[in-house]
Amino acid sequence: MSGLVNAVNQLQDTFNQRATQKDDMKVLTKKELAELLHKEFDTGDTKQAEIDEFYKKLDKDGDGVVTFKEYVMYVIAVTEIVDVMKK
Ligand SMILES: [Ca+2]
Repeated sequence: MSGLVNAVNQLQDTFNQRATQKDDMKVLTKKELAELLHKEFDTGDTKQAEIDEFYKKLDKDGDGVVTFKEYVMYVIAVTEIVDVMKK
């Protein structure tokens, strides 16, 4: 598999490991997002208010859940920040 395909698979795996099935798609609840952040970024004692605010930013359409698409948009934003920090 190519590097790009591997990267996409990893993104999906990370999301799917935490996401709940709702209707026909998987979504992240606020609690699941907090767990994902804790595991991926070792955010020991993230305050609930910070998680609330972050979740609100991720949930672009405001439907109360974070879809894979919304999650990927976040990953792109983080990638851009990391890229800027490298310069
Ligand atoms: Ca949403």
